[in-house]
Amino acid sequence: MHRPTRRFLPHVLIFVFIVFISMPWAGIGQGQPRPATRHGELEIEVPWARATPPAAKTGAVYLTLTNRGQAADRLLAASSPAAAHAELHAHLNEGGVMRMKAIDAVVLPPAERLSLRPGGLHVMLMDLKAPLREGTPLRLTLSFARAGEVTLEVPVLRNPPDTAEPRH
Ligand SMILES: [Cu+2]
Repeated sequence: MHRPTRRFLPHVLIFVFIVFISMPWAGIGQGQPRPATRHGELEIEVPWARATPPAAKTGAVYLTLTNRGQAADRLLAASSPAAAHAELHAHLNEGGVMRMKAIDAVVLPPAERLSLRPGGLHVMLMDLKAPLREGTPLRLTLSFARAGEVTLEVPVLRNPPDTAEPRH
């Protein structure tokens, strides 16, 4: 692992170049990006849940939120008929160990985009009634302090969608 940076750099540049040239094509092909859901001043994009193993009792939902309003909003809660209850979770580094922790709210400052994504913020589905199966969407209701409630159909996928990382 002690390669000189000089030898490593060209690989990085090639990688950056490949990422760059593939950008306009992201989202084309499998897993068509669905239009964002507009709810009041909020835009909700690319919701997805990860398929779970058969015995799993918990699942995670990810999505991207953009606040197009003038005032901050807060995601306060989530619920789904697929689970006994849902929590808002963050991943925190505690002494070098990543742990999930329930949080009270996700703050959405005006004119900002925030992604709930693997390894970061997520909606945790607790006590799943059945495993989350690829291809069987689940229903998720999100409650916001200002925007109120919105219910989404969330695709269940095995891997993160191409469009999970907004490139704007
Ligand atoms: Cu969690």
